[in-house]
Amino acid sequence: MALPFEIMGVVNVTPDSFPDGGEWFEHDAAVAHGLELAAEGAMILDIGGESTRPHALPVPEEEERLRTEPVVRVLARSGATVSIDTTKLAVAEAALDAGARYVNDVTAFRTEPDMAGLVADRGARCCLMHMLGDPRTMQENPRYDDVVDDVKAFLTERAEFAVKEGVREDRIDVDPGIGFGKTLAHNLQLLRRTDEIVALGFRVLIGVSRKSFIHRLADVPDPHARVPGTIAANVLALERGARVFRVHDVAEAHQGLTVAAATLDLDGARQ
Ligand code: HH2
Repeated sequence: MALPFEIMGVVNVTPDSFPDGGEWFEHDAAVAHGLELAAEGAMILDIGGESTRPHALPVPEEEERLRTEPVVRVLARSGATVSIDTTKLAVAEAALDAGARYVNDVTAFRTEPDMAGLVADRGARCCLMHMLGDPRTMQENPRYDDVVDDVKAFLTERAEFAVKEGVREDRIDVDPGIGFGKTLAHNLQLLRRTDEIVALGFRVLIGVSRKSFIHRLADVPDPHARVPGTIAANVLALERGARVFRVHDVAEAHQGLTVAAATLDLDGARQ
């Protein structure tokens, strides 16, 4: 039976990602990890070749393509939907050529506006994420009038742009961008008021996995130990209407969300 949510498993093919930099940098390790996440219940595998952590250094286009394209090619044959986590048109195009069917652009087509037309032409799905500034500057004193209203206005504008470029509305997911230019209070507001973002009419994707706000709240310095906090935030976002969850620890998230979905009696949940 189809579940009422989708899990996006993170496959970072980078030497420096937060919080799993280097673990899956080799091609074979990245492929094996992706297959494991699919077996654990990830319906989407999000392949990234450039870290977006605060102060991360940019990766040249060709290097990012060489990291990601071969991994996408193999994992696309596994049956999971493969997503490319990139802000670069050429990297997205190579991934789509290699079998990806989802583009996760944390700049919501602002870095390369032609990304929207590419997604439209290929009939791919996409995620439009909110970020204040860019990864180098985003955590420098972020300010909003009302963080939820500002994020909603941004996502509405970016979705309108994507639709104007030909992307079908039902192929757009929106994401408030937890940790991208947000204080702890901003992150908590966005999670608490996820229902207001859901009311925009798009599927909402939430990316809280192992993020530092969990450490700030519960004093967990080791990112690998932040799984309980990740599941708690995801379950509450599910209850408020989010339906796609980007996580590193797929088996644990799958268990938590399955129990939560059944308890909430969401359509498609196991009884
Ligand atoms: N978070 C990260 C990267 N990509 N994409 C979306 N749509 N939403 C997110 O919240 C999101 C994202 C950061 O996490 P991670 O991939 O683990 O780290 P890094 O960017 O350093 O690779």
